[in-house]
Amino acid sequence: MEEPTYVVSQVSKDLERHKSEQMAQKSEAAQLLKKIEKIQAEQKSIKSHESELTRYLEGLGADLSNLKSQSLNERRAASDSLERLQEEVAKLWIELKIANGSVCNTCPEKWINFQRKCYYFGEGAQMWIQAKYACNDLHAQLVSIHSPEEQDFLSRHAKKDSWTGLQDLDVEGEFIWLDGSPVDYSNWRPGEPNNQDPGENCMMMVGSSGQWNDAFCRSQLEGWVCQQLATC
Ligand code: MMA
Ligand code: CA
Repeated sequence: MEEPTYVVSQVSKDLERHKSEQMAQKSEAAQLLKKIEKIQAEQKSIKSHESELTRYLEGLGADLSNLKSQSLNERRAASDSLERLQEEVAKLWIELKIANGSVCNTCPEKWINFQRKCYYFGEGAQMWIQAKYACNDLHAQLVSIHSPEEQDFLSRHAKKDSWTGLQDLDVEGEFIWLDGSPVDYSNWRPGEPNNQDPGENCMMMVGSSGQWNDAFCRSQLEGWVCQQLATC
């Protein structure tokens, strides 16, 4: 049997130990609680950062898709206008070739090609009306003139005084071309047209220079010039 004093001291020692263990546990628990609180605070701040980041990312995504659709639209518009420009260039190229006479430049025998027309330089005394019918017989018309280049070509080829398609038979002073083309060029000799007595309503090119003079339609001239479109 043990001594009672010994037993008491043993129990008190145990109690002591138990107490100190309890205290240690308490402080550990308190520390743990603090850690948990800290972690919770960190979690909260992470969450708030997260939502900020999410918003930021969403904003970036929207910007990106805006930019994408904008650049897509711009690309489409650019390729549209490129296509239109290419068509325009192709058209102009063809027009230029036609104007040059490098596409449609085929003429019948005895006719001379210049740019897009064929010309026939008729010779033999004719009044204007006869020259007009002579051209019609050749499936052509009395010539119309629309540029210095065309005039220069005609001046070089027409050696005689020659009838042309310009006349003011309908209304005195209002000259029009027989083929209905606009009067967009002229080469009158100074002082012409003067509608000299008994009235001059038909234009002739003067053989030596190619300059224009209104002449009496029933005069007989030695030359007349017909035109028709060249074929392709
Ligand atoms: C001629 C005749 C006219 C012309 C004059 C210019 C004399 O008449 O060709 O049409 O206007 O010459 O002097
Ligand atoms: Ca005249």
